[in-house]
Amino acid sequence: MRARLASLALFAAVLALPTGAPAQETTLRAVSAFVETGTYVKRFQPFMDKVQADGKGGLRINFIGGPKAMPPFEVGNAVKNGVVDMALVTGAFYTNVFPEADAWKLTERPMAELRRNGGFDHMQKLYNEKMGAHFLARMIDETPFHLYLNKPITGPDLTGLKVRITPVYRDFFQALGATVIQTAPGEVYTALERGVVDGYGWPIHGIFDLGWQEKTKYRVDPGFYSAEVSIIVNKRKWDSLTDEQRAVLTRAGEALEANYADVAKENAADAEKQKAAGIQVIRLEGEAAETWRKKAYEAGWAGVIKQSPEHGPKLKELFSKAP
Ligand code: 173
Repeated sequence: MRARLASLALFAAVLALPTGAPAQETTLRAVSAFVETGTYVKRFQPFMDKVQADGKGGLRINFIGGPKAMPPFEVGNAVKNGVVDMALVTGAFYTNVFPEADAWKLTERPMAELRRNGGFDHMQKLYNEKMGAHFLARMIDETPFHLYLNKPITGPDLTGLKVRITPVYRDFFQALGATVIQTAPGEVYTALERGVVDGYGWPIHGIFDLGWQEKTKYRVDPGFYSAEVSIIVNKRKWDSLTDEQRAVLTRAGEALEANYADVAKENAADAEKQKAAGIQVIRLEGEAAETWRKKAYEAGWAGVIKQSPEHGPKLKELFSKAP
């Protein structure tokens, strides 16, 4: 009798388990192409927290680390091959596996609009097919890149200057006559210190993450393009998740993609901080500013279309400002 009662109690206890209890926990292994202590991982943290909270024990992100754990230019390949499940990274770092990713920098419409006009869906299909990846959310947008220098310029001419680049800036700076040298962010400080480069490309925010303000004299205005840092997921892993798990990630991604106001505030604060650090602004005006901007987009799109004659023109049509 007592055994019967005990088993009944156990039966009742099992019934009382919350019905939504996950059968097992899924852990996503994630890396960042940007430094662990910097502005991007700081913005990624609330995303991970939200996934953890909303996933109710069924979904966890195991953050492995940043460039110390994996070199930035290898992150795309690692997502493609499933060596990691998720990455915080920018398209310029994985043009080796998916050249079209670099076109995000050329968007002149907000992501919300691209998600309506077919531009996002077009890219998502390419991510799926060409990279075996699912594009979850764009964390950074509407943030200009700038050229930072230690030698002054007087117009849109970089002849004689050695400039650190990634694929983001290659076509533009070369079109203006610069000698370009590609490095990961982790090598910029030393390159500046040793005079291997006279300057570098980087967004308006984040130069303090690796101490570059100590080695930077000028910032050239205006900025150009729209910096992109996003969360991408290995597609096989994505497909293996439950609908509920995918919904948790999608919602957390949407929250992150909607954070413009925060990013704009941080950009303004960083520009102030640059001023306080003694970085002088070289402001191109009038026709010089117009040439600067025009060359940036012309050279940028020419580069994307050269890399991808098949998809570049369509991306240009969908990403560019409405005529
Ligand atoms: O390393 C870079 O300059 C770069 O390509 C990049 C892209 C997006 C955000 C920050 C840096």
